[in-house]
Amino acid sequence: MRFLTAGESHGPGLTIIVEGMPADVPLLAADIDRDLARRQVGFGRGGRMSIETDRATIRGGVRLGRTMGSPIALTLENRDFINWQVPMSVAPVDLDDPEVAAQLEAKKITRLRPGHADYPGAIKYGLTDVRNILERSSARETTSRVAAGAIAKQLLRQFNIHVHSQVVEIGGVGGDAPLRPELPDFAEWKALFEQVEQNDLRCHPALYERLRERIVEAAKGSYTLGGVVEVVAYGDIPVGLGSHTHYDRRIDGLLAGVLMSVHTVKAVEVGIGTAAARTIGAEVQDEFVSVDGEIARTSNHAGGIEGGMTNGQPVLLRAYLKPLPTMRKPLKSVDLVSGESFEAHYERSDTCAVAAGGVICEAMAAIVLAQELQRKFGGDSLGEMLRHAGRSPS
Ligand code: EPS
Repeated sequence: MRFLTAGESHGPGLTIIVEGMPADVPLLAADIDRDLARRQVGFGRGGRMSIETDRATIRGGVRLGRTMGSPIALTLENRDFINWQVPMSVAPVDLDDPEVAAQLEAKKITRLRPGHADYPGAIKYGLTDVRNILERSSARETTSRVAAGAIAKQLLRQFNIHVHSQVVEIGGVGGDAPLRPELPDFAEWKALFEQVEQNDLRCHPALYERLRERIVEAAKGSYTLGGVVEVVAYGDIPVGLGSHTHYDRRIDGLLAGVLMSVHTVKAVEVGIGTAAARTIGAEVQDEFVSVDGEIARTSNHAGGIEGGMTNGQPVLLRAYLKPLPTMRKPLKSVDLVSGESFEAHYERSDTCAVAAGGVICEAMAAIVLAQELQRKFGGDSLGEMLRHAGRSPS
């Protein structure tokens, strides 16, 4: 499967096409809406989230609750568009009308926000107004990714593969907490993620108060915060998704690439990640042991990936998100047109969007896992894929 997205942050809406899903996978709009709602939760989000209630409309590729094998088309409305009909009009507007001209002028941005796409985007497209760059670089686009990821998850679920996430750190707080046993079994993972879903930071309950306090402090100080999310794929992870045979087939590279493409993500770890570079080989590799004649492991430092392939253990990834670059207390900047020093533009934004970041990273990881599952077990229909994987339809 592959997917394409279109749509601006304050334009009429978002459009998503997912091509290459096998036929016969159960899919309801509610399966997509569930993840869209999870992405909208998050203590520290700004006013926009109370305007939007993201819901997908399926416009093609699904019949009687099952995929047809044809491209799946989705649309999502931007409810905020009602407030942006003139500045984000698709059709040309009458610039001689002073009211219209004033509305366009009000939404013009020339004071570059450090850390945003503003500067390189404006230079790249030769613009004197950053609006067109902001509109598409906005993390609103991640709504579309979550919708596509929810479809990928529906395929994975048929193989008892589950992808979930938890926030493990915000603004430097929480990194010291042990948030799970060394080798959780299926029931322990499931219980952990059920707990995570109970709070609006999508974190282990033991962390909740500390993380929340950190965000309250940041909001008071008018600054923004980043953090760390852990993404886990668990269940019946097949051995051998990805490949050792070529650089662009290695699944760790594919997963890291898609997580790095998520807004504000600045680093990705697989398994124990950077810690592996600071210790000795014997501490890093996961030894094999024989349990009742079966090959087993006593640790999962590798995060379920060896030699660019899944090894059957849960896949463990961490993404590190920087603080959002739109700040109420602006940094020093320069006006794109006049070249004069100013404070950067402030447009309504969030104090912390790490909880949403986890749901987005989950979606991206699910897409790669679904693609690799298809590469390994291929098939035009779910039944054919299940047969290739030696599984019987549930
Ligand atoms: C965003 C700024 C805010 C966020 C937005 C991403 O939007 P606005 O400028 O309309 O207040 O709320 O996120 C979403 C709309 C969303 O659905 O996540 C930005 O600058 O990236």
